[in-house]
Amino acid sequence: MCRLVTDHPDLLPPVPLASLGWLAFFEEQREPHEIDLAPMRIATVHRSRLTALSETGAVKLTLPVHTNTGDFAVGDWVLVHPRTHMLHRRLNRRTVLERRLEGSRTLQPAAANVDTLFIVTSCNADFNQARLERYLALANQGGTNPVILLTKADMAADIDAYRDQAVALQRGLDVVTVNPRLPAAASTLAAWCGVGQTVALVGSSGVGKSTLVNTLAGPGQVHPQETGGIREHDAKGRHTTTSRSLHAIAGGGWVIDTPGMRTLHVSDAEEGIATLFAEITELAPSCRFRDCTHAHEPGCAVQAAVADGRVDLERLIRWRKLLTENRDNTPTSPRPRGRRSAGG
Ligand SMILES: Nc1nc2c(ncn2[C@@H]2O[C@H](COP(=O)(O)OP(=O)(O)OP(=O)(O)O)[C@@H](O)[C@H]2O)c(=O)[nH]1
Ligand SMILES: [Mg+2]
Ligand SMILES: [Zn+2]
Repeated sequence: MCRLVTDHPDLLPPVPLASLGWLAFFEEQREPHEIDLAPMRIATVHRSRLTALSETGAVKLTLPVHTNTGDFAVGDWVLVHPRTHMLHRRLNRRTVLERRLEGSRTLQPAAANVDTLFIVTSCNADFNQARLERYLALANQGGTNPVILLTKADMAADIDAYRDQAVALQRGLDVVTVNPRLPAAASTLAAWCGVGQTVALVGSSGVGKSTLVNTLAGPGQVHPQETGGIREHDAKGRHTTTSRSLHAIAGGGWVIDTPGMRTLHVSDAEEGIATLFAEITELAPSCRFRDCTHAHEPGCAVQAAVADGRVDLERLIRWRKLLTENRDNTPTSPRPRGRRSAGG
């Protein structure tokens, strides 16, 4: 795992920082006294160990005492002493995928500085609109661009039905059918995988995330990600991947593989949910009451839209459920007034 860059024949060191995803956004955070420190990108996060990619290859970081590796995410940019490999500090994130583990007071970063979130679902029993909406809320909230990848279309009878349901999940959403086992997947997804671009893969176990990582990495990959079969009767995977990792994509870009999630509890995602259900939230200002819950109030623009078919009733039900869950899971701490303050 510590040989990611040098494993890759196209990426023999030195690798320009820009092709690792370095941007002016990060450069601007460097203080004058930090100019001799080397920017590196976190490739793997373990309980007591961090590995990173630098211009000259993969590095095992030396951690100051009291470092909590849980504060770091795959994809993070850090400043490192070039000779000792001692970690200096993490730079602010441009985007972050984070979630609150059940009962926890703090948000856990899962991946950082991701440009595009590939939300992977199979065209089988795995496909579930409510779950896909959870991933979309997560992506929206974290500032990453979501794309739905439909896999196992080769084993499905009616792909169009899956595609139509996926397209309806969010306005302007890109939905791509892809077979992760075929090399053509790389060219199908090339638009999101350019030099310096970072994509992350999320979705249930067994949908083909690691298979896709291996295809995107290409034949030059020395240590392919392990992949596993699924159970016949319910299409569930075997949780083959157990940790997150950053991999080079042949011809440019970076891909973060993640373990399949059993459940995704949504929290701290009010704005992400509002973007996801834009067709509902944008009607709210037309309701008679400013704090309309769109459930029973007279003069409700959302109910009117449901009645004449502009808004899908199932969507309204799922929106309300997700919003309630989000509130229940989000601790009420005093937050700055303004855009992020809780509203009707
Ligand atoms: N027929 C078919 N098989 C596929 C497709 N995509 C993936 N598979 C197979 O599905 C199985 C599971 O793939 P993995 O890549 O291990 O799935 P994963 O999403 O990484 O799963 P976890 O690591 O458990 O989260 C493998 O046997 C793949 O070969 C597809 O589009 N069509
Ligand atoms: Mg996997
Ligand atoms: Zn209303």
